Amino acid sequence: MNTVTIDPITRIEGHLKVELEIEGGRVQSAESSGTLFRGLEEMLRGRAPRDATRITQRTCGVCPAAHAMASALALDDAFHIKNQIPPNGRLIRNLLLGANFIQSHVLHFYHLSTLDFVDPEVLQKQAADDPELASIYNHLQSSSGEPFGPQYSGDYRLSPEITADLLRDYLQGLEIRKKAHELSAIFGGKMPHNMGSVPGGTTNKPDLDMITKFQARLDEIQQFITRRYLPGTIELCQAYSDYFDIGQGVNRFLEYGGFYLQNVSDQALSTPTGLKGGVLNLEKETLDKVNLTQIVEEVTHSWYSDQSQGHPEEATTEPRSNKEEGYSWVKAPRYNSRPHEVGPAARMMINYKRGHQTVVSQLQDALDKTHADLKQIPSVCGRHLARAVECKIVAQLMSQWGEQLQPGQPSAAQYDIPEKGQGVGLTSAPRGTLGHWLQFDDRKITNYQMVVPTTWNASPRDRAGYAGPMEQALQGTRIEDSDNPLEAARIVRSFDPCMACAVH
Ligand code: NFE
Ligand code: MG
Repeated sequence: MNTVTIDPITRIEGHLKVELEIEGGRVQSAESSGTLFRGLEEMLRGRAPRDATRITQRTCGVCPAAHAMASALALDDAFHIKNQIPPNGRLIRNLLLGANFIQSHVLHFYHLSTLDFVDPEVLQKQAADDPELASIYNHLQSSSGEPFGPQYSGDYRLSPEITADLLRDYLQGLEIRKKAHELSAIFGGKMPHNMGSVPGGTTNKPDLDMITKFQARLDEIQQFITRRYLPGTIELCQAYSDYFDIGQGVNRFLEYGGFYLQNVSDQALSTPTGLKGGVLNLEKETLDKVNLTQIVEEVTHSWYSDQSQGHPEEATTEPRSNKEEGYSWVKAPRYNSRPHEVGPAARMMINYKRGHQTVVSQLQDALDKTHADLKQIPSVCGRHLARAVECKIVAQLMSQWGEQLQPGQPSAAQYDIPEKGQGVGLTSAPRGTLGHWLQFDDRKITNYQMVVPTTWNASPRDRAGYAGPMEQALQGTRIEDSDNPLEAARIVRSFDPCMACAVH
């Protein structure tokens, strides 16, 4: 048995260590550890409830709008105003979240993942005739190779032309992310950590100038997604088609649904959303409604006290760094006592199975072009493909929502803050599905629990010994060279882990 430790895994967000036990060239078992403690949930205790929307966004610079959305929804619920949000407020929240999806997905593909598949040597050969490629080449020459290296390398199969295209789009992707940030700034003041999302709706009324600026930028972004990002992902998946069978995982998938199409009147789970939710079991071929009572966070192998375990309405977050069985600061969320994968792969499969027409047509088209099957979506290539398809669909939906804005009309409801209350906010986030649960008394937060996408995906083992989704995706993988475990790095990156979010 040979132990391979990758610590840290680079080109992801945050601090992640992965330990692989390899025998006969295959991963026998894997452990993923979140090596950073943060304690944001504890910091919220004793604060005014509305601080949650400002503070929880600091969980992450990559997906702050998702935390803004979840906390605002939880406060709407707790303040009994969830059916009073003006249409502008609901739409602008969706636009802020959508802009965050776009910047995050483009970031993940070009700036974090593509470098696993493109040969930097191509730069040297092509830089002479291409100023864009020359700029990357010169940068690499004047640094110690960052952000391309040091990295596991090899198994480069893309033609020099496709490689050069992806590297040009690496630069173009930075411009597109800037434009997506500008979308957030139009309605939320800034990115990251917008000031737009508040309980009751959003802070500013849309006017024609804002809407025009928004649609102009979104148009440019949509062209990039349609002409570059999705086709580039398809080309990559065609060249690496064996990666549709590598990194499979748990076969169970969860998504609450997100981008509300009307106000949350009764409960979030039954309100129509732009992307639908569900619980999918690919093995048993079942697709069920989400039942929130089935969510429990376990801490058997996480560095937390026993009180930190349970349903998010009851659990707390108390660090116990000396716990012997512990190997991660990430809790282990379980649905129905089993690990579930969350993310664009889960979301696109669930929406496909639920007959979301745009998802069915766009995802099927991408699958046809890559000669892959829906069942292969939980894989390295499948996750990249699902993310790119989702990015295109979210941008299309945003364009429709932008047209529905009513210039000059209010975007926030009036309300009084009750003495005490509790609420839950559920949303889609770029990396999966996100829930915030809060309770407050005497207008001070008494408990705040976030169950976060990467907490699901990068979770350690649970009480019953079931490994987390990313751990299971690594198990059984053939590693050609244990000194250069690039297969493992590709699997981990396909989940787009954000460890700052996971440990929060
Ligand atoms: Ni820090 Fe996040 C997303 C949330 S992931 S990126 O997407 O919520 O765990
Ligand atoms: Mg939590």
